[in-house]
Amino acid sequence: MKTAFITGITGQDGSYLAKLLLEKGYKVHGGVRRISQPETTRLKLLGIADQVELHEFDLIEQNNIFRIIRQIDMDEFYNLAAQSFVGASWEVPVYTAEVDAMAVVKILDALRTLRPEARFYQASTSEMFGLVQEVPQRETTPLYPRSPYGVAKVYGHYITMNYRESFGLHASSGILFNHESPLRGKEFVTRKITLGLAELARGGEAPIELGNMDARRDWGFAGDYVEGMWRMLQQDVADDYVLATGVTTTIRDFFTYAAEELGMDLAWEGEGEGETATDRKSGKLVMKVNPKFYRPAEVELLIGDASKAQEKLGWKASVDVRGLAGMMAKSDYDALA
Ligand code: NDP
Ligand code: GDR
Repeated sequence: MKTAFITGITGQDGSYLAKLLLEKGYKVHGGVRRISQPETTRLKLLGIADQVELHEFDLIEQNNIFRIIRQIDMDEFYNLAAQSFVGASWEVPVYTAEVDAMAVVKILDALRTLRPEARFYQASTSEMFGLVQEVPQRETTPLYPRSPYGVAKVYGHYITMNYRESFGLHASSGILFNHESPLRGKEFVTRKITLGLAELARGGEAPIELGNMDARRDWGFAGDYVEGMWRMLQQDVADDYVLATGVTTTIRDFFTYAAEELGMDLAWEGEGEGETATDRKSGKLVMKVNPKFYRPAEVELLIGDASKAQEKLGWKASVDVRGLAGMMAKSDYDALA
């Protein structure tokens, strides 16, 4: 039986990955932050809260990292914990750097010292591509991050590569494009949309307030992406891989797909700060732009080329963006019954 440790096990990806590893027969350990009430909702929703072993763990604390790596006889270490909200990273840039950048080298150095045979996964991100340098983006595309989050993740990415090359650690980075699910955090745009639309469809009146409607993202389903993470660590040789669907969609189109799932028929009016959407059937205003949600610097276009992952890992996204928007809208609508 293999043993894995997952940082960020209470997050979207951590909970799906824990489920996948349990299905594969792993003993699964995970790190949870010491807060007044540890957030295990997602693990409970997936029915696995009592099958994983949770440990108090904060990436800020170097001694926590050493303790865990010394204590658990692990084969695989998945580093999924992060201050993961791009928008917040301008508010807490130093904290974001501590957790998303500095903690990565602390883990790598502890692994090198205490458990060099363990395999390591780093959660890198398409946010590292930032300002468009190449379309579609692949493993070799130059990086140009546009947020404190993106900048911190670039450090995490390169230090993972560096420890692989310097010390021969089996350390891989997954450069994952946006992936979503019914378990997505409520501040991310997809879930904010599907939750807001579900409330409107159940009789609510409050329009959803959004920022940049023209940004384009390559959205896939989180369940597919955690399978890709696992496959990376099963390779004989560690490497970096893009995981993406290869399709890019505006925020506006994602909104439309989710609204259609709930039987709405949208009329779009205005542009920029004056843009709105109204449901023709109910006459309700369902969306208005609020510039408060604009970012100081934006990533306008993400579209990934996952052909390396397809060729070497046999990985391919199985859910398209319409299916994803529908799945999330339906889940939020049903949960409000
Ligand atoms: P979530 O925000 O859902 O989960 C983040 C997890 O990190 C939570 O479990 C959170 O704990 C934990 N965490 C945050 N800060 C700390 C800390 N200081 N110490 C220990 N744990 C901490 O993110 P996702 O699951 O969506 O993403 C997983 C990883 O993948 C992240 O690193 C993210 O940056 C990266 N990524 C995500 C993509 C996506 O589209 N989802 C795409 C590319 C990369 P708590 O529950 O207590 O808040
Ligand atoms: P992102 O996801 O920044 O790509 O990071 P998010 O859903 O926050 O934003 C996507 C795009 O939507 C635009 N947008 C809004 N975003 C939010 N959150 N709220 C709004 O009201 C809103 N209106 C418009 C944003 O400007 C942006 O262009 C996610 C995270 O999971 C990261 O951790 C991960 O690394 C990347 O995906 C890949």
